[in-house]
Formats: sequence, C-alpha cells, structure tokens
Amino acid sequence: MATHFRACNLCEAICGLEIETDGPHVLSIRGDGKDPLSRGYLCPKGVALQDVHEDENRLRHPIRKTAAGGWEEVSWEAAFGEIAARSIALREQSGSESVAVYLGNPTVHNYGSLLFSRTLVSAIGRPQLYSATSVDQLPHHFASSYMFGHSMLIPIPDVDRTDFMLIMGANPLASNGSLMTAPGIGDRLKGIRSRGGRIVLVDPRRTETARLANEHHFIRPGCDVWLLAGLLHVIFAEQLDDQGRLVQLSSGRPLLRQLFREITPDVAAARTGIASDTIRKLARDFATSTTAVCYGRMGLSTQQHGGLCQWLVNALNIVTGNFDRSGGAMFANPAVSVVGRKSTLHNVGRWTTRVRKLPEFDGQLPVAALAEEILTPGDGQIRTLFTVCGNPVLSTPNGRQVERALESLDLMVSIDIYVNETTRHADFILPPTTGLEVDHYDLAFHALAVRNTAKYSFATFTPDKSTRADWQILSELAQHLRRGRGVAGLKERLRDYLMRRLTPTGIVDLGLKLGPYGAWRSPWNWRTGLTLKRLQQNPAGIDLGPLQPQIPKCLRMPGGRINLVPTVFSERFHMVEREWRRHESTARACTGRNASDGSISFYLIGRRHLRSNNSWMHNSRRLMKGKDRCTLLMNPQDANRLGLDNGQRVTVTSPVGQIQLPLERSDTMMPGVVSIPHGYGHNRFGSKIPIAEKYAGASINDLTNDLIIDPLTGNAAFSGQRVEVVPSGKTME
Ligand SMILES: Nc1nc2c(c(=O)[nH]1)N[C@H]1C(S)=C(S)[C@@H](COP(=O)(O)OP(=O)(O)OC[C@H]3O[C@@H](n4cnc5c(=O)[nH]c(N)nc54)[C@H](O)[C@@H]3O)O[C@H]1N2
Ligand SMILES: Nc1nc2c(c(=O)[nH]1)N[C@H]1C(S)=C(S)[C@@H](COP(=O)(O)OP(=O)(O)OC[C@H]3O[C@@H](n4cnc5c(=O)[nH]c(N)nc54)[C@H](O)[C@@H]3O)O[C@H]1N2
Ligand code: SF4
Ligand SMILES: [Mo]
Repeated sequence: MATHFRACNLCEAICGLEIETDGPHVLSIRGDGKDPLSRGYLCPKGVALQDVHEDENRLRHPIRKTAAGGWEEVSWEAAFGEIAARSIALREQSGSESVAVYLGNPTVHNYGSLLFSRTLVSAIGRPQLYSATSVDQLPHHFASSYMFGHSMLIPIPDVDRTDFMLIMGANPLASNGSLMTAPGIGDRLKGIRSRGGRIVLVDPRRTETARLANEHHFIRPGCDVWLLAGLLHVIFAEQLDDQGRLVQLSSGRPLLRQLFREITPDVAAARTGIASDTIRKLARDFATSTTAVCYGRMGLSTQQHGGLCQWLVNALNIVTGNFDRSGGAMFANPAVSVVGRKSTLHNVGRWTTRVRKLPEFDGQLPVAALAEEILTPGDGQIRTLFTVCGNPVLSTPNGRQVERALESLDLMVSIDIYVNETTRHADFILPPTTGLEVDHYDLAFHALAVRNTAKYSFATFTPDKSTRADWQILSELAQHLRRGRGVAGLKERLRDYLMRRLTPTGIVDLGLKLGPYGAWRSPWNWRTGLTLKRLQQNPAGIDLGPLQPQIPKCLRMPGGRINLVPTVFSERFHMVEREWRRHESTARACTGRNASDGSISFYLIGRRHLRSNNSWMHNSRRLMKGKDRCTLLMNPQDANRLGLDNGQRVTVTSPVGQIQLPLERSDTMMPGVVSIPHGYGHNRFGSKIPIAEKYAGASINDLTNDLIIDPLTGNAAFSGQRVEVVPSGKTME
C-alpha cells in the first residue's frame, strides 16, 4: 500500500489529492489537507478520477478505421507512419492551410500537451489553428491584450480579501471557479460574508451561487454591457471614481466618462430588466466599499458583447481603484511565468478565415468558423484535421453541421482517450496516458490562482511501456510529419529536439529556476530558490503567499500604462449603441414573449452541474447516477402559458436545429429564459461509451447558431440565442 499526493487535473481548481493505492488499484481519493491552496477541499469529480483510470472503455492502443467503418488496433509506428504519409501527400496537394488543428479544453490541464501542441502545429507548417478558447474565454484574452499589452495578463478577483464581490455570469458553486483558481470557493465566498462583506450576483438564473449571495438580480441575457455602462455612468456622475495611483498608471479616463454619459440608470434598467434604483445603489455600494471586485465569466464571455463586457469589468475595477491592490482584481505571480516579454498587442487580424473573413487572434481562428471552412469548396478548404483533447461536435456551435464537416474530411486524426461523438469520425485515434498515469505541473492555473503557490505531481501509477503521454504522441507525430519538409524549419527542428530531450519536466525545472522565486534568479537565491527538486520534496506544494501588486512592472504596453479605452472597444460600443437605438422598440419587445404566430420564443442559456465536466465524464456511474440532469429549465409562469408539466418532453427549435428533452419547471429561471446544460447528446450512432449512452441527453449545441458570434473577438455567442419551445408531438408551424 502507498499514499500519493497530486493535483487534480479535471478543472481549474487544481485541488490537492491524497490517493491511497494497493499495487495497481486505487483504494481511496481524499482532499489533501496540507495543500496550501485547496486545504483539503475536493469535489465528487476528484474521486471519479478513479473511474477514468479504471474505465474499460478508455482506449489503450492506437486504432484505425477499417474500410467497413469499424476499428482495428494498430501499432504506434504503423499509425504514425501512415498518418504522416497521408498527411504529407494531402499537404503537398493542397498546401498546409488545408490542414487544421483543434485543441480542446484538457490540453490546458496537462502541461505536456500545453507545451508540445506547438510542436505539432509547427511541424505541419502553417495550419489553421482552432481551440476551445473561442467558445470560452477569448474575450478575456482580447481585453487583456488591448488594455494591459498581453493576452495572458488576466486579472483575478482577490476573493480572500475583498469586502464586496459583484459576480456576473459565473456559477462558481457548480464550476468551482474559472479564471479564478480558488478551490473550496464556497468557503471563500462565505468568508466574504463572515468578514461583514457583501456578494451580489447577476445572472438570468438564480443559481447555486445565489444561495451564498446577499442579493441576486435577474438580467436579460446578453444585456450585461448596459448594466456595466450604467454602473460606470453613476460612478462618474456622482464622482465616485477613485483618484489614487491608478489615475497615473492608466490613460483614457475622460474618454470613458464621456462614453457612458447617456447610459443613465433608467436607460440601463430598460435594457437589462434590473430596476434603476438597484443599479444606482449597486454603483454606490461598489464604489464606496473599502475594497470591491467585479468578476465576470462564461455568461459574459459567450455572448454577442463578450469583448465589451470583459473590457468594462476591467474598467469598473480600475476606475474604482480596485485593481492591482488587495481585495480587488490582481495579477498572479506564478513560479513559472506564462507572460512573455513581448507584447501581444499586435497579434490580431494578421490573417482571416477564408469564408467569413473572421480575424485571427494570437494565432488562432474562431472555432465557430471551423465547419464552414471544411464544407466550403475552394482554395484553402480544410481537408485534414487533427483534434487534440477536444469534442467539437458537442462543444462548438451547430454540432450537426460540425458532424457533417468531420465526415467529409480526407483525413482526421484524434489524440483522445475515447471513441466519442467527435473522434468516431477520425481515421485514427491515438490514446494517451491520462489522469493518474501522468506527472503534472500546472502551468496555466497557478497563473490564474487567487494565491501564489506551486506544486508538482508525480504520476501515481507507472504506465505500461507500450503507452505514450500526450506530449510524446505530439512530439513523435511532429517528427514524422517533418520528414516531408526537407531542410526547411531547421530552427524549429532544433527547438523541438531540445524540448524532446528536456521533456516537460525538464522544461518546468528550467522555468522554476529562472522564475520569480527561482534558484537562478540571483546569486542570493541559489541555496533556497525554487528548483524542481525542491518542489518535489514538498508533495503538498509550496505556498508563495497572497497576491501582490504587479503594476506597472508586469504591463506589456508600449507606454507602460493601462489603456482604459482602446479604440476597438469604443468604436464597437458606439456601433452597438446605435444599433440598439435603431431597434429599441423591437429589442425591448424581445423579452422572450410571444411571437406573432402564437408560439413562444425564449432566450437560451447554458448551465453546469457540479458532477459534470464538459462533455466527457459521463461514463462515470458515480457522477451520473441520480435524476436526469439534461433538462430544459423554464419558469413556471412560462410553462403554464404553454400548458407544460414537469417531466414532459418538449421540442426545442432554433434556426439551425431541433432537440427533444424533458421539461423542468423552476422558479430559479428568469421568465422568458430557458436553460439547457452543455456536453450531452451522446446518442449519436457509433459512440462507444455505454454509461454515457444511457444518460445520453441532448446537445444544446445542436441548437446554437454558428453565425451568432461576438463580432469583436470572434467568440461564439451561446447566450441569449432565440429558441421556440412546444410539447413534443406537436409540430411547429
Ligand atoms: N453551449 C455551450 N457550449 C459550450 C460551453 C457552454 O457553456 N455552452 N462551454 C464551452 C467551454 S467553456 C469549453 S472549455 C468547451 C470544451 O470543449 P472541448 O474541449 O472541445 O470539449 P470537452 O468536452 O472538454 O472534451 C474533452 C475531450 O478530451 C478528451 N480527453 C480527456 N482527457 C484527456 C487527456 O488527458 N488527453 C487527451 N488527449 N484527451 C483527453 C475527452 O475524451 C474529450 O473527447 O466547450 C464549450 N462549449
Ligand atoms: N462541474 C463542472 N465544473 C466545470 C466545468 C463543467 O463542465 N462542470 N467546466 C469548466 C470550464 S471548461 C469552464 S470554462 C468553467 C466555467 O465556469 P463558469 O464561468 O462559472 O460557468 P457556468 O457555470 O457555466 O456559469 C455561467 C453562468 O452564466 C449565466 N449566464 C448565461 N448567460 C448570461 C448572460 O447573458 N448574462 C449573465 N450575467 N449571466 C449569464 C448562466 O446562467 C450561468 O449561471 O467551469 C469549469 N468547471
Ligand atoms: S473541484 Fe475541480 S480540481 Fe477540485 S477535485 Fe473537483 S474537479 Fe478536481
Ligand atoms: Mo471552458
């Protein structure tokens, strides 16, 4: 028997786990009370790591699609060889822009794939790069790049020291926090209350998080920009803006004041559905609180005004002085830095998608355009696709179209642990070791955490010699793909060679030594500074203290100051404002009420459950058992108008598709708004995940329209799309 310590890699909370094993078996998984960040917290998914580890349906060998459409095992060598031969031939025929790579969410939860995905990309040449970023947090990166000079300078709410937290479009009690690594967030939020502080939640659903809030306000989906503008209006009008150090450290304040002159609380109230007195009071409470922080997440990013929202969240924190100081929004200072020296300010629009001409950001194209780029004939049409830890059929808009697109490819290769809704379209699936079988240092989430800590996790189990980690697959695949490219890319080859020799562990060792707490930082540091070895001697992790002010040193802006009003945002704001005024009467009628034909149209929003993890943990019985969670939530008033009972099957229709699922009446929903969780829809033919199939549910993304995006950033706008609901069996006119 042995006890192991590691960080959970499933979500952003990176909880410390204490795992007891007996030979190859897991005996128990508990929260590690000594972990300086999670202090013993874990959620049910952490325990379910055992289920992923033991899952018989998880792939352990590479497989190849047979001519009859079945699967056969192949050796790694044969798989790499054949993939490279076919891919190189296709690339020679149609150019490297006909190759695309999609990186899914778990890439970020695995330091090997995070470090080596670039190796695959550069070995292909200049493929079209897509990722889950553009169905998620792209607006945060976009705002950070324009305001602070680097897309990875993401401000984190200092939840442990704040006296006032305004939470918009996030449900940390279900999600465990995002762009806010804060394990045990429930206790941290309770901490605000017990210090005498306040929590205000703004969400079209009265969520699990509302139970911990002092106030909850329903907001019309997609209208947060007006609330934020209204708050700033009041703050400027009543001269509640802070005159401290940030005035010198930022530019554009007069312009900001000017921009929201006309967004009075009455205007904001009419547009958001929140009373004007509430808006006024919220602005005053926020601005006069000793410390305060506004935190806006998924619900604010995945909507048509995602970019504007994240800009205004930052602006609100900055002008009230709640930025880069304890209790406000702050930057982490992780042991391995993720913010390069070079600004990302100009990493935008250097190329575009072919069909809709959507601009690139930081090297990536919006994934809402992936399917049309595959399906539309012409020069540069995508014919080869590599997916790495991703399930775009369920996680990107217009899933049925994505499915058709994948089916039409000449070559598709998936690095994944399951045959699922996406990978079943692949010609090859290359399964990596995962979870308890891999070692880990969290490059991404230490950089987004509410406290500076560092932790290294050894692999709990030594994987079989015949298996490969994600980084090894990426690296070997890259080596094979490079063979067709002659001497070109010598520099990249050398870099790949060095990285391969170093391995992810060696790279992190270097990062730690050279980082802000590192042994190579200065001659005085070498005895006590961080090295991988020293980190490994502390299996629970090392505490590096609370967040510290980082400005102006951390900024990557040419003038060394924050830009409060980058032109792209003010221009977009003017445009949206003009559009609203032009359509004010129609826009106001769109409160999810009647349409002329008698059917009722609703705003659609998504949700998460504590026992879910995007689309891929539905094969764990311990997580899935209990009542069906893939339901349409609807306010009882609306259900009465449609004559719908609890549990009744309903048909939901959007301009791109139709699904059926059971109705759940719930007064937690704002009238006129309905909610469906994402990540379901496992009923597609060919999936090989039995438990998931039993709890198949339906996919919200069979309804979401790929043409509805945030035009500023290219992020998918899932929230606030329109759907119609009728009892199943009744046909729509
Ligand atoms: N309508 C709607 N759509 C959404 C969202 C929403 O709220 N509403 N949320 C969006 C968000 S925030 C995100 S992040 C995306 C997620 O989008 P994706 O990343 O595309 O989807 P996941 O469901 O996370 O799929 C992860 C895949 O990785 C595989 N996998 C798991 N572990 C490993 C591993 O260690 N190695 C490898 N190689 N593969 C692994 C799984 O089998 C699965 O196929 O979905 C987005 N889509
Ligand atoms: N249990 C669990 N945890 C997870 C995940 C999971 O699938 N399951 N996924 C992980 C991932 S990849 C991510 S990115 C994070 C996301 O973490 P969060 O950002 O906390 O995401 P959600 O829980 O989807 O909460 C989004 C909230 O926004 C609300 N909302 C929708 N539209 C609007 C709107 O227009 N305005 C406002 N104000 N609110 C709106 C929704 O009702 C919902 O309550 O969670 C991570 N953690
Ligand atoms: S909260 Fe996230 S990191 Fe913590 S145990 Fe649950 S899934 Fe793992
Ligand atoms: Mo996400």
